[in-house]
Amino acid sequence: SVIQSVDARPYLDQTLGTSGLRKPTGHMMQPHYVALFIQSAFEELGVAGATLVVGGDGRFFNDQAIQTILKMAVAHEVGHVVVGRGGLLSTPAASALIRARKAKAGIILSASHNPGGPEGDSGIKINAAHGGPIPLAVSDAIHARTRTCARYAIADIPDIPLGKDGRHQIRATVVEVIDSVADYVRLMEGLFDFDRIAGLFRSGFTMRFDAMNAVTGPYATELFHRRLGLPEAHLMNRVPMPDFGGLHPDPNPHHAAALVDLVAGRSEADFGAASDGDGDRNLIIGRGLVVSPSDSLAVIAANAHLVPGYRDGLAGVARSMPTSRALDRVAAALGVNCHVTPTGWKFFANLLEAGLITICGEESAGTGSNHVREKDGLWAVMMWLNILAERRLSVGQVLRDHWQAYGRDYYQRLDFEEVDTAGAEDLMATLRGRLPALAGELAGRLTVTDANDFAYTDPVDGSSATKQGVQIVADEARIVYRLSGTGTRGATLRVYLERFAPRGADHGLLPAEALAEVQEIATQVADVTRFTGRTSASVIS
Ligand code: VG1
Ligand code: CO
Repeated sequence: SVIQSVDARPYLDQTLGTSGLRKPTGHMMQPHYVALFIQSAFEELGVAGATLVVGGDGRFFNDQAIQTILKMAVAHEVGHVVVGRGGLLSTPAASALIRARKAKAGIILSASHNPGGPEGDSGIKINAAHGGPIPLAVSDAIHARTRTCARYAIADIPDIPLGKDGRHQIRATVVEVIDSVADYVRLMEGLFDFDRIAGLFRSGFTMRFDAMNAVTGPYATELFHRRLGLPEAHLMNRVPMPDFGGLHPDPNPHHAAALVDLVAGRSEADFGAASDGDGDRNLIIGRGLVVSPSDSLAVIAANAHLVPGYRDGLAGVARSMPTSRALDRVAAALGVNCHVTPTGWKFFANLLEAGLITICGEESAGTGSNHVREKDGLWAVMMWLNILAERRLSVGQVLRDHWQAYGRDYYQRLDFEEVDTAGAEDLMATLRGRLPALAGELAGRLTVTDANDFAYTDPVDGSSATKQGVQIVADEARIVYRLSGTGTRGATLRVYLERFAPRGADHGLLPAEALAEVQEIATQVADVTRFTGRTSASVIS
């Protein structure tokens, strides 16, 4: 018969991390690997008769994985599957579609900011009906099912053509291929003053946008070029490629070095921006400077009232724990709550859904609002453009004004990538064991006022998450340690450094200068070199 039941051995390593299942591509391509994971997800979600949204960032192997998912959707009698043309959907566009089509869930094929290609990574993110990442309880339940899942159902049918828009009725299922960009651009039109931004470009303001050969190329072409008048030549790497052209699609100063050099270094444009593999992150650059993502979040919140979609003010804001406290200062001035959550968007999704916050973000260059339930790279760029169009100041002036009003939170993140897993876990365990002693201890010249292992209780559903990172607060400085939940090789230790320079203090230092002492203390206190074997970080952002 057309519907086949396939027996296979369960895989025991399908653990979901900060943002879905993420593995080296070769690992993901093992026989039945994707199918068994999807079977577990379908069983947990209950998909018969439901609507699903499917798409991804166009990376190597996505095309095959998407066909597997569609054929399994047919076998599971899913009512309606909405797929982006060519299998492309940015993560925020998928979130918007899930909401617009009242889908039960979304499946996003992406390993986000991780490199792609046969030697790179692959990933599968599962989103809930609210459009955001599934909550912890659901990802735990899916993982539990994968450990015993030994059979899956799939339709033995030819590949479904995804190259052009249209509807395909296959047994009980309609597969609808749609324009990946149109709905998303309409959503942006409802939030921003397009005329005003187009006017900014006409006034001589120049911009470079780097899509990093990933999913935002088609979106950026429609938004910035066709709608707002940016010359096409000012869009860099705008055609999605399965291996991202061999680049690492993480929009930080390290991996977006070409753009940083062009705009911050050689001042060839007033404004530079980039996004990651699946389009949910953003990098903002001005002449001579890179905006720290934590500062960008604070500036966006402080100026949101200038943007039509946020004219009525903010219900509240939120940041992840390692994100700098710059946002807290804006919240205090606005008289709204600033929620502090563990790393990862799933925690914001609940707060957004409950109407407790309007804008939120992370130090890792993720910023977003209640327009979807994911972080949204192009949205952040549009926020900056709309703010600059209103204020007619340079990026640098906006930033300096901000520091003058609120003080500056100098900030840096050090990543020690692909270190020995046992060593990294030992480092965290040792730190946790020393927490009681650390409080009160004099670390170098700073007095520790608080040292804790971050735990969070969700104010909406009461669920809790523990061991979310060790945080040491000392005078105006703060140090955070946690292990990455998105890496696929060994462990990645992240050390987050922060120091506040209040109003009137010197705001003109380089972060590395302002944080030199904090960095020294941070690496000493945790004995980073002994546990990781590294004397310096692989990436500093
Ligand atoms: C990283 C970032 C985190 C982000 C996550 C997913 O997680 O630090 O802020 O939410 O990636 O981003 P971790 O666990 O490696 O620190 V993406 O663009 O993969 O959806
Ligand atoms: Co991403």
